[in-house]
Order: sequence, then C-alpha cells, then structure tokens
Amino acid sequence: MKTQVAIIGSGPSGLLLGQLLHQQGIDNILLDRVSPAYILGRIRAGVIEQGFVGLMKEAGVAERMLREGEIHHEVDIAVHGDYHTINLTELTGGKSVTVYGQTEITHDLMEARTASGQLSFYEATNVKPHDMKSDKPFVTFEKDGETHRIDCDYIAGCDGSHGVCRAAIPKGILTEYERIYPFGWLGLLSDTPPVNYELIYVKSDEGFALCSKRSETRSRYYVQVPLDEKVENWSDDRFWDELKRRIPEDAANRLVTGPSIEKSIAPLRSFVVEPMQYGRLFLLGDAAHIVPPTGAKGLNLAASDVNTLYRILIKTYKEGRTDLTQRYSEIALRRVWNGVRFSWWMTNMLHHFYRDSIEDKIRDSELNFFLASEHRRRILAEQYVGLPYEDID
Ligand code: RFL
Ligand code: PHB
Repeated sequence: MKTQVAIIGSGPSGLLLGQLLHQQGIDNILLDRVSPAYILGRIRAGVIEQGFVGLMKEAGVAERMLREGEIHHEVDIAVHGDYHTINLTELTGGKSVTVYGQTEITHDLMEARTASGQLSFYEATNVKPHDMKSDKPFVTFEKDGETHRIDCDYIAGCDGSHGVCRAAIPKGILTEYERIYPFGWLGLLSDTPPVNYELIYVKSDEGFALCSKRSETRSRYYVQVPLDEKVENWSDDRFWDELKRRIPEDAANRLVTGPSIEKSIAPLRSFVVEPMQYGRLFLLGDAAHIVPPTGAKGLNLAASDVNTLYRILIKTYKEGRTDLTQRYSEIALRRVWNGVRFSWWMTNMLHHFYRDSIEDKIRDSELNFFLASEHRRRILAEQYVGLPYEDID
C-alpha cells in the first residue's frame, strides 16, 4: 500500500489529524492495535479549548459538538469551603471553554472517517515504523495473519504514552523529562444531574476533588487518592461519602448520587520527550507528553500538536516548503511546555502533598495569592482557556 501520511494510533490526535489532512486532499492511512469499540469505551477528558473547537470545525466534524457541547464562561475554585469564581470570559476578553467528552469527539471523528472512505486498520498487531531518517519511510503491521507494508512520505506517531513510535527512535536521541506525583485521581462517571452548572475545583483538608460533567444528566467527579490506592477498595457509597466530605457544604447537600457507570484511578504524571520528531517520524499528543489532568490540558495539547503538524504539512505539500517539517518539534514544544507548566502549577496549588509540611503551607498561600485579585485571576484564566496557537510561516 502507498499513502502520503501513515498515522499510527486512532485516539483523538490520530483521528483529528487524519480528518484535517483528508479535507485538504492529503491521503492518509490510520492504524490502531485495538478495536473502535475499545477506544470508545475509554472515559477521559472533558474540557475543550476554543482552538480545538476551531480545528473540529475545520475538519468538518463540529456539528454535534456545537449543538450538544456546553459553553462555559466561568469555573469555580472552592478553598476550604469558600467559592472563588474565575470569570473566564470577562478576564480573557471574551473566551470560554466547551464541555464535551473525549469519547464523543472520538465517536464523531470515527464516523467522519468512515464516511470519508480513508483506509483504517483496527486490531492491527506488530505495528512498526521503519527508515524514518530516509525520505522513503514505511510502516509494517499484521492483520488477520498477514503482514502488510505502507510506503509513505511521513509517519505520524499518535499512539499514546505506551505506543511503538517513541520506542522505535534509537537510544541516545531523545531526552525524557518526568515528574511523578505522590497521588492519583479516582474518577467516577454517573448518570446523575451534575451538582453545579460550572465545574468546581475543590481544595479541602481531606484533599483535592473535582466536580465536572458531560451533560445536564451525566456527572464526572474525581477525588485525590494515594498512589497505591486500589479501585476495588472504593464502593460507590465510599466514593460519594468521600466526595461529600471534600466539597463545600451547600454542594454536598444538593449532590445527587447514583450507581457508577465507570470508576478508575489515574496516576498523575508530567512527562515530555525532546525532540518530538526523528527524521520523518513525528510524535503527537500523549506519545510525546503527559500532563496531570488538573489544568484540563492533556487532550488540548494533543490538538495543538495536530494543529502544528497539519499546518506544516499543508505548506509542505501545497507550497513546496521543504524547510518546515524539520521545525515541527521546536514549534510544538513551545506550546507543550506552557501546558506542562500550567498543569504542574495547578496541580501544586490545588493538592495536598505531605500533610503539615512547609511546602503544603506555601502551596496554600500561592493559591490564595492568585485568587485574591482580578489581575492574578486573569493569569490563571488566560491559560485555562488556552494560549493561542503559533502561526506557521
Ligand atoms: P490516546 O488517546 O492514548 O490514543 C492513542 C492510540 O494509539 C493506539 N496505540 C497503538 N496503535 C497501534 N500500534 C501500537 N503499538 C499502539 N499503541 C497504542 C491506542 O490503542 C490508542 O487508540 O492518545 P492521543 O490521541 O494522543 O490523545 C491524548 C488524550 O487521550 C489524552 O491526552 C487525555 O485523555 C489525557 N487525559 C485527560 N486529559 C484531560 O485533558 N482531562 C482529563 O480528564 C483526562 N483524563 C487522561 C485522563 C488520560 C488517561 N490515561 C491515558 C490513562 C484519564 C486517563 C485514565
Ligand atoms: C473531566 O471532566 O474529566 C475533567 C475536567 C477538568 C479537568 C480534568 C478532567 O481539569
């Protein structure tokens, strides 16, 4: 087989890139090691920046997102029972975020891909990128007992944090930066009305909690738990009791509980690899970086990588700009590090790390400092709604 761009990974990064390229007449083939149903069963992010919505529009797949997604102009931060409203729209000169689940985005993109007729192979095994440093890279994989080869111009590594693409880059090329936090988030999804229209990020003596949602009838809640905690130890009742202990009293009184649809623990980690490319192989999204979810940036950073590579490839194919592909990593990393820093900062301010430590007292002080004036809240708001994408020229 032959294509222009071979895309490894059918998460939001791979699907969005594939659809954008298709809209521009750039042919691509998509591979994933699991089935579409498995991918759609993963419950992950929910807060979408305007830049991402713009890309979905450009890809021609934003219709349901614009209809069903909720526009949020505010976000609440509750500190030891007191609410602080961050008015995103006022503080950023009109910007907002959209609440629309990653699962829905993936669903919409998969449907569009099927309609587009672009080739996709799911449950592909032993996927491998080859000859990335040459101008004739290729990808091999197995499917139904047969080995296949895709010859291409470029390979997009959109295969998440445990994928093959990063691992295929020879030793000594990449530098990895990592921080592991001493806690995780236990998340619960339920078909119950959300406790609040706006999201509430909660700092309490018992630890962090987050009240989020997917719609007016579906809630997503999280509580900070120790790193070694097991989800089996958390009955739904135990989760709801713990959440009530952490959130402000008025919210606890109106919280509607119900059976969980999904419950899982995600460890918190910051991770970045530099550079985000090797010859004609590019790393995008979780394949290149992981952020703790406190700033709602994981999925949004994946979209910003897609934006960078997509704009570079358009100029490469349509304007003959041979210089730009080498600059992908340098351009993408600037925005990645902003997101990594913001996610680290929010995680630090909103969590207890070690009880009674001076660092935790300083974290409290920093949060209070940033909530105390409009000027400082603006710093938070500008980053929460998402910094602008860099122009490619
Ligand atoms: P994905 O979504 O992980 O997709 C990667 C795809 O690559 C496939 N793959 C392979 N395919 C072929 N061969 C191989 N060898 C392969 N290895 C892997 C996988 O099957 C998969 O389909 O990466 P992508 O597209 O870069 O998207 C990134 C986002 O998914 C991610 O940033 C966010 O979901 C992160 N994240 C969250 N972000 C937020 O902004 N808010 C959240 O609340 C939030 N919660 C989460 C999260 C990530 C989690 N993970 C990864 C454990 C909760 C969890 C549990
Ligand atoms: C979510 O709804 O899953 C969510 C929202 C905001 C975050 C993290 C997760 O910061």
